[in-house]
Amino acid sequence: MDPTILAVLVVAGILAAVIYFKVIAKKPAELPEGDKPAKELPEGDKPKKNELKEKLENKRDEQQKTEEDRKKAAEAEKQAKEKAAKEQAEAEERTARKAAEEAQRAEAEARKRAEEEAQKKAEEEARKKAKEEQAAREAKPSEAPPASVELVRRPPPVVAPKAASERDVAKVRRGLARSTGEEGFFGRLSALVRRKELPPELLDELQEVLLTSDVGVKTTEKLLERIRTGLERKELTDTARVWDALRQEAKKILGVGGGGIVVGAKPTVVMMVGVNGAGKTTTIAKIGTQLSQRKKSVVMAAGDTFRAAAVQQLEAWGTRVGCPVVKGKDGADPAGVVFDAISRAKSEGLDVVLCDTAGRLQTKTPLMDELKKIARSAAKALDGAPHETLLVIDATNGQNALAQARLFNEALPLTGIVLTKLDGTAKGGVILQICDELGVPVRYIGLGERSEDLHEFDADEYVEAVFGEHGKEVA
Ligand SMILES: Nc1nc2c(ncn2[C@@H]2O[C@H](COP(=O)(O)OP(=O)(O)OP(=O)(O)O)[C@@H](O)[C@H]2O)c(=O)[nH]1
Ligand SMILES: [Mg+2]
Repeated sequence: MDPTILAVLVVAGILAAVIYFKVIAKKPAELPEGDKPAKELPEGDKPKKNELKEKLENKRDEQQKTEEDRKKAAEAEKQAKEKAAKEQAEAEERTARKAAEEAQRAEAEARKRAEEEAQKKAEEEARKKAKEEQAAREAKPSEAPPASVELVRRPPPVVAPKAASERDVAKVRRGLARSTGEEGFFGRLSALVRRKELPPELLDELQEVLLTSDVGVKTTEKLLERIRTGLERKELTDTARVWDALRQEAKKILGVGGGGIVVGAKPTVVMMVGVNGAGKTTTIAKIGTQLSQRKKSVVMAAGDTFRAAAVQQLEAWGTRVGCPVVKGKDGADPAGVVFDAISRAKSEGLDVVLCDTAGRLQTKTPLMDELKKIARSAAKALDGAPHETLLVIDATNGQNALAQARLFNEALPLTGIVLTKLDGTAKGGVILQICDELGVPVRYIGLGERSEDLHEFDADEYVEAVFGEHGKEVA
């Protein structure tokens, strides 16, 4: 054989052997430690294997635990985030709500302020208008009344005193609680004479109480003089005697008349006059209620035509009492309204016409002339009318009450006085002064705002109410 071919064959054989060992007969690749199949260990190596297994399990547990912890932490973080977001949302909502509430409050306050200002403005305008109206009324002299109609000054109607059973002493006493209380006029009088021994200066003390309770200087002096002369010197220390003397003198002074309106003529026309706010309209409503209860038919004349509210006030009362109200246009002549009301009463056969008039100061001549004109108009509508002209006086006006009474009495033939708001004064002595100095009888007393709080005046009932209880204590 050719040596070259031999050499080639040898090399090829070597190459084939190398390839066999390197590629075909290659040992399996070294596996990573973890993937290596567990070698069967010799018996002595077994505990070592268990230890390893345990370690592996521990490690796996650890890994599992770490994973769980991680998950838990992630969950907790998620929850915390959600909570924080919720809290923030809530806080934002709260802030928004608060802001809305504040805005609402501010709006309400602004509205209230605006309303108050508007009301203030309206009141100022009303006051201004009233002043202008008053000035206009004062400037405009009332038309001269027709010469043919004269205002007749008649004596007040004589009213029989109430029978004892009809008297409502307890009611009157309750209404006069302020005057009969410790600080009141009659309470103080009673305290003076209730002492065991009356001091020599008793009359001075009595004088002080009388003067500070609106009895007035003249009437006080008259009262004390009568007591001084009526009682023996030694009787002045006798409480019962002094109390009795006071009681008798009061009865004498108050006994100039009394009782409610006398429904005689058909219709009987009653005119209510007085200063602003004395209680004219309320008294008309109260008398109207009482007459309706006695089945008398009544019509009211809204003679206060200067205030729209006055007409509405009377209309409201008319509805409540259930009697018609005759009114004129705004600013109408009150004399005309009264004339119309009387004409209506005549044509419908009604029993009583109650005429309201605007409040006026007794010192304003044109306004007092206007009252005379109303009275004349009534006389023109019905012969003899007005049958009653009642002056309404607020008892809380004190000394001014007498001044009012005097001037109204000079301007008009008054037939009586309605003394209102006696429940609102602790003084109450003005009633003695009015009866004593004016000689005009008190016909009604007002002891409250309800219709049943208007009492037909009865001197005996009144004296019993204020002196009776104390008299019994002393006796
Ligand atoms: N406590 C008490 N209040 C009374 C009495 N009489 C009237 N009043 C109150 O006095 C206020 C005035 O009463 P009015 O009847 O409006 O008086 P007026 O005289 O008509 O007033 P003008 O029309 O403004 O002149 C009202 O609030 C009445 O309720 C009374 O006897 N006792
Ligand atoms: Mg009125």
